[in-house]
Amino acid sequence: DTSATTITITGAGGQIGYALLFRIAAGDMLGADRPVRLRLLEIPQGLRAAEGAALELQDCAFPLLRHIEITDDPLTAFEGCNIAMLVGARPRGPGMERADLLAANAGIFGPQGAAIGAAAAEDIRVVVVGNPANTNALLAADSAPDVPADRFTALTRLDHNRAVGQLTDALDAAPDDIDRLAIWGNHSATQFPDVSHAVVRGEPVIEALSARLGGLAAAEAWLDESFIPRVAKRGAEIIEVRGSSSVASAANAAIEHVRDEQAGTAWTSAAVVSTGEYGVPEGLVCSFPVRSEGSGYRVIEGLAISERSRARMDSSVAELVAERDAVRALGLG
Ligand code: NAX
Repeated sequence: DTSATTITITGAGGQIGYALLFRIAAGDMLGADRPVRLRLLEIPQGLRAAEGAALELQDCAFPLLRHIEITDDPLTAFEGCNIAMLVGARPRGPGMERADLLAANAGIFGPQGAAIGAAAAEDIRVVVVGNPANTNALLAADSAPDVPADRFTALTRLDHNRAVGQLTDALDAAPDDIDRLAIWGNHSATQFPDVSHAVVRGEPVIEALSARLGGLAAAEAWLDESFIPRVAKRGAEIIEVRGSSSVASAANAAIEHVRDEQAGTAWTSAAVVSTGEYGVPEGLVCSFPVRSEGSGYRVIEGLAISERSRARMDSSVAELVAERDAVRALGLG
């Protein structure tokens, strides 16, 4: 079926993979009119789990699902691929230094980027979910020099959605009431969830918070002491409460990231390759407020940045620079 979209999911035998596959095959990502062909890439130890998921997919008899192929060979996995979702990554093991983690993942995302460059379709778009997602995306993009850099993105939509969730709670609003939130920087605890441009039912969020909390000082204190750290450390909170990392919410965010990139959106957050916007060094994969007209995410430019915001953005960008320099020091990236 040549009209089907080929979607490659790496780490498809893992937890997020299991949460992603069924929703993609059901049409939640590309819509009810776009048949999909799935390619599942795993390492040898993960192949059986991916095969099991494929058996269950068959048992769903999804009308949109045309074909499933499972492989441990990146070139086979990315052959003719239109959308790549890079979920599989090397987790931080006990006693593992940050440099070891970056090196182990460079050994995954470098070759996968190269395979994408060699085998994927002309219209390939890539989202990296596996951590450290921003730097993994940078490595993949650097390894595919013939693919336009703007095709490579990393997921910060989960952070964005977490921020929306915190605001709906604080403002007694519905998710759709909130617009123009931004996640800046790295998908890590240094990220900056920014409400300075955000509105709730058209009213600036900062004004709505001030009205509810009894003044601007109280609103800023809530943002600094509750909202920002809670969003930035939500992953750790989920692990503590649930006993396992975020899975369904991460898969949901990945689906929304691809859906909105393809269908268009006026405003969301995603990590994209910087071309120098807001002073972020060129080439870093940094989260920004973005929009899409269906042909990829573009940074929303021209927003006024306060000094307080600038300091928070700078510290997360400094972490991205340090990650990039660490992989460069290893001779990678
Ligand atoms: P799992 O450990 O359940 O699954 C990972 C899978 O990847 C395993 O089946 C493993 O065999 C496979 N894998 C490892 N190396 C591979 C390679 N070279 N090629 C193909 N497959 C490979 O982890 P899961 O809970 O699914 O999380 C996956 C990744 O998402 C992790 O790196 C995690 O840190 C990251 N996350 C990113 C988030 C984001 O917002 N960007 C949020 C959720 C999540 O923490």
